[in-house]
Amino acid sequence: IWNKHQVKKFEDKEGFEGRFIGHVETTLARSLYNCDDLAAYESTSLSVRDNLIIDWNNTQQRITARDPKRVYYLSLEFLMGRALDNALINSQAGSDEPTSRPMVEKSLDELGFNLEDVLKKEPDAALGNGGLGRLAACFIDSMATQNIPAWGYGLRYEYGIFAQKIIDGYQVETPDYWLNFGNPWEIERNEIQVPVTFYGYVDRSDGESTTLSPSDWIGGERVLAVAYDFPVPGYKTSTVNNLRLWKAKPTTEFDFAKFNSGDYKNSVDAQQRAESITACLYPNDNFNQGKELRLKQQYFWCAASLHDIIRRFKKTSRPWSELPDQVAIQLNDTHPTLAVVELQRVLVDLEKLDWHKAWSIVTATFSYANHTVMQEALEKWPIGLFGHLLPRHLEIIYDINWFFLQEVEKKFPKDFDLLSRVSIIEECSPERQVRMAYLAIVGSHKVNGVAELHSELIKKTIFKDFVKVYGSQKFTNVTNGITPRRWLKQANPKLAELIGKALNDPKQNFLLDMPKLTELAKKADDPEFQKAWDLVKANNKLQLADLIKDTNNGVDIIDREHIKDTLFDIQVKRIHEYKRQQMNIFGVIYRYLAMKKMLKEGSTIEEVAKKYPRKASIFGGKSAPGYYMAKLIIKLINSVAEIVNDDAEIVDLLKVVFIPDYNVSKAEIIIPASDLSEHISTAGTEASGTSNMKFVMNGGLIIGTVDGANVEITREIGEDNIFLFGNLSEHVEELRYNHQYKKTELPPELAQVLKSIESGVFSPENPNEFKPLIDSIKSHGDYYLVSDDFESYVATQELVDEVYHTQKNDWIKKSILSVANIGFFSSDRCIEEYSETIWNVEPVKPET
Ligand code: 26M
Repeated sequence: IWNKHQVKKFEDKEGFEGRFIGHVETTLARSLYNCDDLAAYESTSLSVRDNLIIDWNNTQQRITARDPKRVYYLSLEFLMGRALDNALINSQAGSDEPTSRPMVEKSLDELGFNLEDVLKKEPDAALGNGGLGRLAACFIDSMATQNIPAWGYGLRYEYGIFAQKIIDGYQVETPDYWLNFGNPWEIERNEIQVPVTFYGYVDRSDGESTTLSPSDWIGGERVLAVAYDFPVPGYKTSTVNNLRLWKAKPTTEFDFAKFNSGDYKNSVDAQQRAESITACLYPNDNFNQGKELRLKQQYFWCAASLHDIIRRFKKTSRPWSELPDQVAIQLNDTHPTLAVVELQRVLVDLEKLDWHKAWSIVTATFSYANHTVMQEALEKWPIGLFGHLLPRHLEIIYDINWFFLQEVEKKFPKDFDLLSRVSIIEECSPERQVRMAYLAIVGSHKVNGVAELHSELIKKTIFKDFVKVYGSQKFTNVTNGITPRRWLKQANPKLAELIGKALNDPKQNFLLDMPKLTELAKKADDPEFQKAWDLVKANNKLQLADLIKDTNNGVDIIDREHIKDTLFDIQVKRIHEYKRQQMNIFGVIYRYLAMKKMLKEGSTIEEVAKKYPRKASIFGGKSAPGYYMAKLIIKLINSVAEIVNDDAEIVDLLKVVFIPDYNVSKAEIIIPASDLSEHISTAGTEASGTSNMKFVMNGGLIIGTVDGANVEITREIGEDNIFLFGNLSEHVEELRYNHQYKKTELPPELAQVLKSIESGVFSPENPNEFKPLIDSIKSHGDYYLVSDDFESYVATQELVDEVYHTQKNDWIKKSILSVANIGFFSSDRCIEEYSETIWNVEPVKPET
């Protein structure tokens, strides 16, 4: 009977329409007469999801049958953005179509809907802060595309990263309740509930057990982890992988006892405590706050995920020693490091393995990726807080540390300094702390950085002593990448089409093999091709002008008549002092003052335009809610925008825009519209950056420092095609020293800018408003070296203007050559590197 009723995928227009109407009428209980765009979005999603689930089932069955080694990607953040357009592009319904998207578009049109409008109804799944979360999203796309048996594990936050409003120039955070209308992409697995324990104590009343032998942890609080699954479709393959996110819910037994005894208040409290675990994403990017609830989130997620992984492993009845042959667990930064300790606990306490046998299994299973060298971002937990929440885990950490330090002592006898430097426990006042990065290193067989410069830097700075202890083979590099499906095809369909034509690849197979783009170089000088290339860019700029208009109460800021000769200069990323949005806006102020000065000294507007041609300086990004300086930078940008945009004297030569609520779906509009983007972090601070790759893949040029992946981008696309400036990372230490101990002069360009800010040009009602920004440079040591890089920044910007406005063909040529050589930065290449050098896993291809 089962076979007779096999559920089939829809494969053509008829099939889709049947599904669509079925979902409207039965799942949503509506009719075509009251089906609005939102309902059309839901029905389309449910229909496409049906297909994905069939492929998902087949993928999972295939993997169970072949039983290969699997990858588990543990990330506290998955910044997925929207799912529908991506699913339409990736899934292959409609046999002869390159994708099912055109077919669905046509169907919807006939049903009276516009696909673009329908797509916009989907809220972003914004379960991440920035780079690290989006990297996880790109990686699971590439793993599915390459048929790697891989699952992602994370948390199903009810509230993603806050929505940003700008009120009177200030950032205001509002909650992002993304599940308001339900979520057609998630499959609630109520049958998969994992109990997770917190608090309590370790029972040694038997008088025999030591911390190294099986121990009894008597937990104090128990919650349940419920699984929610999200299908992850690969491109041009029927592989559909899984992203499993956990939601916390209260156990029933627990409440019921209290409830029955009349203790209503406490029973409700416990309920709310449980639900609060997965309520919110912490909105910090590169900053560790050390809050108990955050540690609770981490353990909840690690315990549930490991339990799930182990359950699956146990079904194969293999001996524990084979776990590392079957399972690779990747730690996305230190956030999941508790999984290392939890696996050791399961093996020793529950499975009764010998400590050392267990530990060699653990370290062969895990690998750790580092994403930052900044001290304030490194996770450390006070042992008081830690031991209260996870008493048994703290014991295990002490024992891990004990054996590790013995090993160190054996290699470097009597080097007590070294021992204290590498200890997983930091001795510091007022309290000792667990250093999570050190625990992750000791618990893994490989540690990687995310760009060459960064991977070298961690070996020389924060992890130097560990290179001494383990040798350098344990430390490696995997340069980040991005998925070209979302960041080229989905964000910039017209460019993908043009490239497909140029490569004689109308079905766009290059999206699976990005190094093929090198063939584009042949067209770089072709005037016809240049014209087509430029037209795509101009159209993308018009679309961004629409978005800017929408977010500016319907008032146009960008002059559409001059779209082609207005240089769109964009910096969109989290607001952070190290990323130096302040330097960018200072540069804008410098330009504005220079233009005003020319006019004052009698130049005509034409003469001004010659020196300072049309430019739109566009910003976007969120500040962590508690990050005062970052919020002040946002306010400064908005204050400058207000003055500059309203200044009739400079006509429309300079515009400043802050786009509120930068997120993945806005990035898909913003990035394809850039002529120039800014990646100008203080050298040595940005681990990689990934938007730099996205901008170049969309034909934008870069102004940037010699930092993160900018270095390798330069190597790939050629130094003629990127505008680099500024001091190198090897000089940062000395420059900082000079600021602290020697008298350093401000460069005149910067002095002038700071003076105008101080005089209240941009805050007439409160001239002191931006004083902290100025003081950080003038009085507090200019930690991010704005004053050291400002002159070369301004000079490089002038070079940019010259090339863009007087050698436009050369500019377009640079743009084409850049895209031709950006193939290396496909996340497909990253996943291959991880698979071969760290995970030791192979693809499981579907039968065709
Ligand atoms: C830590 C503690 C408590 C709460 C939150 C955090 C936390 C959250 C996110 C810390 C760091 C977080 O993300 C850091 C991040 O996004 N790093 C970026 O990773 C990218 C991918 O590798 C790199 O390209 C960027 O250079 C790097 O800044």
